[in-house]
Amino acid sequence: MTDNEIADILHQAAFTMKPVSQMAADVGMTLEQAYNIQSLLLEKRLAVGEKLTGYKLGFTSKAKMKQMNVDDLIWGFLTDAMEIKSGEEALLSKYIHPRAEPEIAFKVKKDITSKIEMHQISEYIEAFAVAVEVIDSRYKNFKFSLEDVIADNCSSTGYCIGEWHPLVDNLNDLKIQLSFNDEVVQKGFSQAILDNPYASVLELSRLASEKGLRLNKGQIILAGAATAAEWMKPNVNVQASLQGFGHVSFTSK
Ligand code: OOG
Ligand code: MG
Repeated sequence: MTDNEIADILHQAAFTMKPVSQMAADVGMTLEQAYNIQSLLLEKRLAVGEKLTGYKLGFTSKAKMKQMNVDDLIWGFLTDAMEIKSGEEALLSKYIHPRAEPEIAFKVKKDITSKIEMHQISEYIEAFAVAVEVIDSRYKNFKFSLEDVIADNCSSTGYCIGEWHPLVDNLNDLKIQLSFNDEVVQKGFSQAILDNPYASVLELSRLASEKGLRLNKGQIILAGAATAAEWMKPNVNVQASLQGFGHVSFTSK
């Protein structure tokens, strides 16, 4: 199978909501090939009119690595079609077997064209917000290898972002929670994300610059979940909260 054939299978799976078998082991997929397949998926989404809105990191917390049995940082792209507006409804019938996870989002203030350092965060990032990410693997039983999940754009499916807050010096030691109908289903601390959520921006700048990609002003970065993900159910108010910085929610239907 060629990279484009694999990308077609994954693209179709997302739109028909029919999960497919893992492919990486069969084709001996390398990490480089997996990211190539991911960029072909982006091309296919742009070709149907979607717009690139930013990037996400995955497996930035031990809770996520452990849950998915994968142990390396990954990144994928986000498009406008994935946005769930705060307070609105998300139709579960659009997904295969969705899970929700609490995250922190950043907004890019100035184009990032090379790897940046911690002291440059306030120059390049203008705001942060609490967010819910909806992930939906295109693979059967939500099971994959590192190469498979990268090729599948890191299970990216939906994101809902709360109110933006101007940067603060320290984003550590903040309780972050996911609730379903006011019942806390996942909880953790912000520093579960790479010991410091801002480190996710540095990592993404490194990975993107290695690929010759730039992060543009106005784009969003999802730092990765601080906790394990939770299976979604219909008719639930799905809410993520970040201590001192409010919450964001939508309703699953
Ligand atoms: C892969 C995506 C991981 C995160 O925040 O760690 C991710 C998956 O778990 O399906 O989004
Ligand atoms: Mg995530």
